[in-house]
Amino acid sequence: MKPKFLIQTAFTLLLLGSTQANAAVVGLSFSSLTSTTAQETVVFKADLSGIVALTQLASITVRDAGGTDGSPGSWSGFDFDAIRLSTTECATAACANGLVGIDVFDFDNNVIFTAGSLDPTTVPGLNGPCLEGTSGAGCDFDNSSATLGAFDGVYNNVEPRDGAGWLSLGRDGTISFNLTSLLALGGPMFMYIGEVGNNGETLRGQVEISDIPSAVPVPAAIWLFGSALVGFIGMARRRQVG
Ligand SMILES: [Ca+2]
Ligand SMILES: [Ca+2]
Ligand SMILES: [Ca+2]
Repeated sequence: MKPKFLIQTAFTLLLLGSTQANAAVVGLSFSSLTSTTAQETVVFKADLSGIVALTQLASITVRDAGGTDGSPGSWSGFDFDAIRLSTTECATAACANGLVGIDVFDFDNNVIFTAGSLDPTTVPGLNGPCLEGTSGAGCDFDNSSATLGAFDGVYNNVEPRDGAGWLSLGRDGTISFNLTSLLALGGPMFMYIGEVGNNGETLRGQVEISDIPSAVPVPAAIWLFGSALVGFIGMARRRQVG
């Protein structure tokens, strides 16, 4: 094996190693807190305290569980009222609602929404084509309507139905939040997400969490691999010489 080929292979493997180090995905489970907010929002909690795969949280992705509960049309799927991160563990919806939360969200710029499907309905105001909390011809996510920073969703059945303070994800819809700064993990850390109406709609038990590449420290294994490779190249050179 020629040294040039070995060096190219080394760079490729180091790059692959870096990519894998950044691509950790952590599945989380949600539990519901007791009671609801005054506006009938149930709050789900995910515990991020025990995550050891990553030391810094960069983004969060959650998905509608795809069940059949709840209202059809524009209100299909999980009715996402608010998300909040805090080092405080709450047992009640009122507690989560009262938290200030860590300021790492930018709901106007750092949100990626992929709408799920709308269950068919002929109910006026709910028959689409857009989901609650979206606007424009493209049915784009609109935080002036959804207000994902506040547990303020008002569940009602009267017109007008727009601007009620939440985003309906649609069946199997997903939403991602890129945090405005890296959030250190390792100590107590809890995520709270509100669902308007408390009518059986849930999040799928998967949340993706990832480091951004520039923030990831080079793992010890890669340093060891690099040292071993240098030795390997040296051996190859000596063989060639010999
Ligand atoms: Ca719904
Ligand atoms: Ca809201
Ligand atoms: Ca609901």
